[in-house]
Amino acid sequence: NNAAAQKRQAAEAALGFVEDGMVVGVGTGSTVAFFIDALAGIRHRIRGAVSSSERSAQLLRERGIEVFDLNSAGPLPLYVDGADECDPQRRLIKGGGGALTGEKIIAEASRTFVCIIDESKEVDVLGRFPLPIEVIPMARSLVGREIVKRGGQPVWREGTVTDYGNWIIDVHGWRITDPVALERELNQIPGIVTVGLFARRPADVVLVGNRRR
Ligand code: DER
Repeated sequence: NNAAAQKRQAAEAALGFVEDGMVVGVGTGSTVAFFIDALAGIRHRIRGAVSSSERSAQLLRERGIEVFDLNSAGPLPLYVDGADECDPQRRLIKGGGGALTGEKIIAEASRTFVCIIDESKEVDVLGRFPLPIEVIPMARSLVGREIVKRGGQPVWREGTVTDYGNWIIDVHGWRITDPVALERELNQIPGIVTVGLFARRPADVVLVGNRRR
């Protein structure tokens, strides 16, 4: 069945991980929008949510779900978010929606990361989807040169400013066979805020439509 149906199925299946009284970590994107709709249906059972982006915070508030900031919520039991690509080891490319920094922070603060996708996101090797990298604006060209040195083609996502006032470079042409090593290497480059690779800390559960990966 089509992508939207699979996104909705995965989003509704993710409700199974929500327990009474939880403060739930919520990601960003069109699949998560289905999850926020599903969460609204059981909003009396949860205490609230911590959002990975202003966009999702708005959707949550519109549905009567209290939004807490991460510092006051502390460690979270559950994070639900989408992905742009997912490999067989549940490592992800994220950032298509531009919220990768908030997403990576809240994923790190959460015990269980449940990733909700449609089957079009499943790949054997990460990298067909251009890798998003959040950069400090003044470092855009420096980071671009470092990417070219490593065989990538950097494309500035011109016009996009993140929730933190930064810019995004999308890297084309990498076939990422060792995402943990690449994530670690890119994180060393001054000016890079967040790399859209969730590999050092992959998803714990991947829901693809109505099946568990
Ligand atoms: O930007 C992100 O990381 C989003 O989670 C994105 O990867 C998934 O977006 P989608 O659910 O709209 O496909």
